[in-house]
Amino acid sequence: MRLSRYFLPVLKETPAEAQIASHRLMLRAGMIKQQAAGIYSWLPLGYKVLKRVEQIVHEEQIRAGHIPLLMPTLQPADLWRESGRYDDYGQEMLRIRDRHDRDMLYGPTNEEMITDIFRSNVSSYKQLPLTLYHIQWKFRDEVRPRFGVMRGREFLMKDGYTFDLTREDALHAYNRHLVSYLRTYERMGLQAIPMRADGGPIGGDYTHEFLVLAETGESEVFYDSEVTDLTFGDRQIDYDDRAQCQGILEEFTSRYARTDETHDAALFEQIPEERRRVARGIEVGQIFYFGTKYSEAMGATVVTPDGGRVPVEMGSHGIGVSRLLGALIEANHDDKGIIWPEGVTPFHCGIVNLKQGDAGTDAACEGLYAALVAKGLEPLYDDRDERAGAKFATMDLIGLPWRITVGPRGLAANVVELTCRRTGESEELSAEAAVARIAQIYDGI
Ligand code: 5CA
Repeated sequence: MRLSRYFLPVLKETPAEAQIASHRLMLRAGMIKQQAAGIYSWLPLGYKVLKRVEQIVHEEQIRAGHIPLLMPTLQPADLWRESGRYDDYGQEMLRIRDRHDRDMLYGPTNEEMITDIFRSNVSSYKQLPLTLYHIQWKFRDEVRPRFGVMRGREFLMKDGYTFDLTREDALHAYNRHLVSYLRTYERMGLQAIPMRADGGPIGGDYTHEFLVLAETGESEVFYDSEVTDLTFGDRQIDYDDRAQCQGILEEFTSRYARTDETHDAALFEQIPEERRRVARGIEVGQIFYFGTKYSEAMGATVVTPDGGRVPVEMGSHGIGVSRLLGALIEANHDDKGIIWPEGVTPFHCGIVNLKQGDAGTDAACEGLYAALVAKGLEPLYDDRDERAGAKFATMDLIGLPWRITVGPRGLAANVVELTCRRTGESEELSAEAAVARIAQIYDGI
């Protein structure tokens, strides 16, 4: 993409309404625009990262054997009357009446609808196990929407629902989700720590939240510092291997790590003092096992091998897709702007032409651009007639991990400059070597 033809409405001023870095930077980098409290348009740069995050979530869900579908945002109230949640959900639910006076709602979550799809189509244990998920907009009329996409009213969520015959099978589905989530967050360059939590309005007493540590996080968390040493890495996972999934759950959840909802001071004090941590975190996902709460209320039953009938065992598993952008920026920025991890960057690298209009630098930039595209990469070429300082400031603000700078002096010596956004380190090398280096960095990402 050529910046002269792109739509990147960066702001010079720091928006007064933004209290935390990610919100400020998303507005300044022209990623989002607020349309109403907690409701945003996703401008091209923000939309690109959102899609990238969504794609990683999809790939990891499919890898775990989970099946994508798409349910609507609007739901009939009658389904929620069956589960009893139409009244229980309270003011967070946006209620709508259609022209025929039917009660509708903008879905805050989808347990009822997926249970309805299940009961209409599945009746035998032979069709189990089944995990269906979607990535869809949700609406929760939060009392205090704040921090930009971090606590929105309209937000994008991946929500997956598991159906199993037995509690044991459902717990394996739970473990499978925990493992796939660890992989998902790590691919995005984030450490998200599973912590024992509370079921809230979804229900169930077996639940973990995934937290990214950040001073601006809304949740207070208590943990053993050893949990931050754990990494998932590139281990090979067989998602049907129950022992392997259980082993990973135990590895990542056996040390003390809880949100304030389930914090137990006495247990916490058993950790050696130097390892006790009290901090704040951003909840980027939550998994729940709730058994037959919805299937019993809504008559979602299956025939068992011995010919009986039982309500299906269920769980639900969410990732805050749009919130993840806020969390990613909270964890990856400096005073100049965003620093995208390679896994989610909107463009693989920037090209800065220091002397736009000069035949030599223009041709070198065009050549670099074509060579990067030929390698399957997507560069953002700043071809505007702007001062070098302004071009660097824009690149630093929008946070592309790598920048290639092309100027007449370097070209005379047959070199361009390759700069790493995170470390600020630069090196001079030939244009071909710069392209090869970038291609190598992204190989396998
Ligand atoms: N049905 C279940 C899981 S499928 C569910 O709704 N879980 S949840 O309530 O925990 O939401 C899942 C994730 O959505 C949360 O972990 C959080 O990351 C994200 N989320 C929840 N509320 C908001 C909000 N107001 N703004 C942005 N993201 C949110």
